Amino acid sequence: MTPAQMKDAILHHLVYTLGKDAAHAQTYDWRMALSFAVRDKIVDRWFEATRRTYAGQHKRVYYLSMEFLIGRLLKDAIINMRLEEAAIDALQELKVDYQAILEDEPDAALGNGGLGRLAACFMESMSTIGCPAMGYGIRYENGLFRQRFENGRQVEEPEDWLSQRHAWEFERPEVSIDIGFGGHVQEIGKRANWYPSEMLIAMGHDTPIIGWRGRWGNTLRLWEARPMHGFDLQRFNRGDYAAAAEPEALARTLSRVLYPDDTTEQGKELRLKQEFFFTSASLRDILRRFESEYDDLRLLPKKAAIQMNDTHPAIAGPELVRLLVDERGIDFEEAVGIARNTLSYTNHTLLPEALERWDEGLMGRLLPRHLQLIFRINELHMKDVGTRKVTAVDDGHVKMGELSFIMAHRVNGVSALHTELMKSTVFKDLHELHPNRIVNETNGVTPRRWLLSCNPRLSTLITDAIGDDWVDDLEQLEKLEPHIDDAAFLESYAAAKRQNKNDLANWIAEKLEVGIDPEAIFDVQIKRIHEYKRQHLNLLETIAHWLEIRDNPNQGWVPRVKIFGGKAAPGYVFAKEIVRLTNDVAKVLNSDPLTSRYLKVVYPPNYNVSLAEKLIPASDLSEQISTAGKEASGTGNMKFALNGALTIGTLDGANVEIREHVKPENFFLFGMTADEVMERRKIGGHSGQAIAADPRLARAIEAIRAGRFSPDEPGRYHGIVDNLVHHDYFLVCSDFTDYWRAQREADTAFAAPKDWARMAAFNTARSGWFSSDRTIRGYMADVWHAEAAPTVEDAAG
Ligand code: CRA
Repeated sequence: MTPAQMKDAILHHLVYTLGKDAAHAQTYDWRMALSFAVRDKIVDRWFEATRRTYAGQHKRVYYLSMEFLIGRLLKDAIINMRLEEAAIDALQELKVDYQAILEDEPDAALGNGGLGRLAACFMESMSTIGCPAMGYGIRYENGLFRQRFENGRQVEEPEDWLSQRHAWEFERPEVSIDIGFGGHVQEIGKRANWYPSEMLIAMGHDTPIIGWRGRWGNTLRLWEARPMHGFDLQRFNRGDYAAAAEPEALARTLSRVLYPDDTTEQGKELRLKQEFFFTSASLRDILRRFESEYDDLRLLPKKAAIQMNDTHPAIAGPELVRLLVDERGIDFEEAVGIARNTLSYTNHTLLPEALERWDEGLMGRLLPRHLQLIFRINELHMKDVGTRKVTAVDDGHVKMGELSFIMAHRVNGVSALHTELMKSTVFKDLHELHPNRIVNETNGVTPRRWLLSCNPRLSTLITDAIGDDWVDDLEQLEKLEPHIDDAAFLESYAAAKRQNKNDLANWIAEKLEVGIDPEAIFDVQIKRIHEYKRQHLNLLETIAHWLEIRDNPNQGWVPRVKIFGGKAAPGYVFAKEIVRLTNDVAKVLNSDPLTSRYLKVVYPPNYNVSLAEKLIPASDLSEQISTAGKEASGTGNMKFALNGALTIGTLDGANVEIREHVKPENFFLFGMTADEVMERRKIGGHSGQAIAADPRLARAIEAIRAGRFSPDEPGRYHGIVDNLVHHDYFLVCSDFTDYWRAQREADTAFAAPKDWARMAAFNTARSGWFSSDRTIRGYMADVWHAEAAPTVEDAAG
C-alpha cells in the first residue's frame, strides 16, 4: 500500500464511515479512520486464512480464557501488516500527529495480569505461526479498574474502554447462543433433560488477530450477555420504566465486569455464572462448526484441541460430556473419552488461596445437571485408577483443579520449576496415577509487541546488525553475540537505551512532575501488588539505602530511580497498604535535599499494557524478587531481559531459565531457593532472627514504625511492621541481607558503563528462547497435536 493509497483510504473512512469532514475531524475521528483503513487490509488476510482452514480440514485450536489482556491494537496491526511507513507518510500529508493517534486508543484491559497477557501473546503467536486457532472469552463492558491515587491511597474507577466505538470488532448477531441456569433435571434412561429456570443469550463479537507480515489471521471471539427477551413493553406502557428495563440489566451484569483479582478464588455466584456462560457458548459454537464439517463426533479430538486457560473454564469437562450424552445420545464413558482427548489444562499458580473450589450447593442450584455429571466423572475416574485416594469432590466442594486434571489428556505448568512443583505438591497423587499427563511449556512473549513495536531504537540496531529474521525466529538474536565485542556496536546499544531513558524521563516530568536523572539506574518493579511478589522487600531496601546515603551524603553514590507500577486488588488490604507506603516513601525521599540526587521513587498510577511498553525499553534493572516457589513463571521478567535490562531476582518461576540462558554472570541472583524457603518456614521466629542480624533492616523497619513516612499518622503502617516482625510468611526479612548485597553489586556493575552495556546486550542476545512462538510450537507438538497451515504470502505493505 502506498502512502497515497493509505491517504485515500483514511479520507474515505473519515467521510463515509464516520461521517466527518476533514476540516472538523478530531484525533478520535482520525484514529478511527486509520483503524478502519488498516482493518480493511487485515480482513482480506483473515478471510483467506479461514478459507484455507476449511479447505485443508486443518485441526483447530480453541483457547478458552477468562482473560485476554490485549491492550491497544492499532500499532500492533500496523506493524504486523507492515503499513507503518504508509501510515506515517499519509498522516504527515494530512497534518495529523501519528503518535497522538496511537496514544488516543484506550487499552482493552480485559485481564488482570500475566495470565491474561499471556493469552494475548499466544493469540498473536498462533497467527504468526499459522496455527488455525480461535480465542474465546468474555467481552467485559468494564475491564480492569482504572487506578488513581488520592493522598497516596489507591482509588478505583471503572474502566470504560467501550464508551467509544471499538474499531476492531465485528458484531455477530447471527452467532447468538442461549445459555441456561438453574431449574431441574429429568432423567430418561441414560440421558437427561435439563430445564433451566433462567435463560440469556451469548452474542459473539469477533476481533481479527493478524500475525507478523499478515501471513495468517485468527479470530478472538468474545461473548456479550444479552437478555432473551428485550424490554417489557407492557410494563413500559404502564409507566414502570425501571421494571421494563430489568431483564436487560440483569442479563448484562454477566458480561459487565472483570473480577479484579487473579490470586484469590472468587467464591461468588456471579463468577461461576460468568465461567459457565462463556465456556458453554464456546463449546456449543465449536460443536456447531465441527458438525458443519464432519458427521462423526468420535473425530472431535482429531479436529479440535480445546485449551482450558487455568481452571476458569473447567466446567468445559462436564459441559462437553453433557452436550455429547444428553444432546447427542453418546454413551457416557465414550463421551468422557472424547472430551478428555479434546481438552487440556494449563495450571498457572500453586497458591492455595487461588485454587478454585465451588460449593456443591451453589453448583447444584446453578448447574444441576453438571453436578450430577461431575459425580459420575469422579466415580468413573476412581474406578479406572482403582483408588479412592484422589477425588474432585470433597468436603462439600467441587475442586476445579482436580476436575480439570481428570478431564484433560495433558496438563501443563508454565515454567520448569513450576511444573516440577506441580508434580511434587498440589497434583502429587494425580501425577503418580497419570505419570505422562503433566508436561512443561515455559511461557513466552511476542517479540513483535515486546521488542519490534515498543523499542524501535533497539529493533533498528538489531536489524542493522543481523537482518530482520529475528522478528519471527527470535533465537536468531544469538547472532548478536559476536557484535557484543565490537565497541561501536556496544556504544550504539547503550545510546539506544539512553535515548529510551530520556524519553521516559521527559514523560515522567510531564505527567508526574518529578524530575529524574537519565544517568541513574532505572530500577523497575511492575506487576500486580502482592505479598508474594514482595514489593515491600524492594521498599525496605530503598529505605535502608536512603538512610545510608543520609549518613554520608557526599560519598559518590550511584544514582538510582526506583520505579514501581501495579494495581492492588480492591479487597486486598495488605496490598493497598503497600501502595500507600510506596507513595508515602516517594514523597519523603523525592523532597529530601540531602539525598534526592541519588535516590528517587516514582510510582505512575494505572499501570497497564501501554505503560509497560513505555517502561520496559527504558529499564536497566528488572526486579523479579518473589519468594522462591511462589511465582509460577512471570512473563515481565522475559520482556525486560529481551530489552536489555539485567535481572535482580530469586530462583523462582522462569527466572531460573532466564538465568541459564543469559548466563549467571549477567544476572544478579539472591535469596533462598524453593527448598530453603520450606525449611526456613519451620524455624520459629525466623523474621526476628533476620532483623536482629541485620542493622540496616532493623533501621528501615524502625523508620516505618516510627512514622517517618507518615508523620501526620505515625501508626499508619503498624500493620505492615507487625506482619514483618511477627509473621513474614513470604520471608522478606530472611531474604533482605542477600538482596541488599545483590543491589550493591548492581551499583558497582552500573558504575562501569561499558561492562554494563555488554551484560545488557548479552541479555538481549540470549533471550530468543523466550518468544511465545517457541511456547506455541511446544503446545502444538506436546499438547494439541496440531500442525501449522500453509500461510499466505507476505503482506506487501
Ligand atoms: N498471576 C502467575 O502468577 C504467570 C502467569 C501466566 C499467573 C504468573 O507467574 O506468569 O500466571 N497466575 O502463566 C495466575 O494468573 C491464576 O493464576 C498470574 O498471572
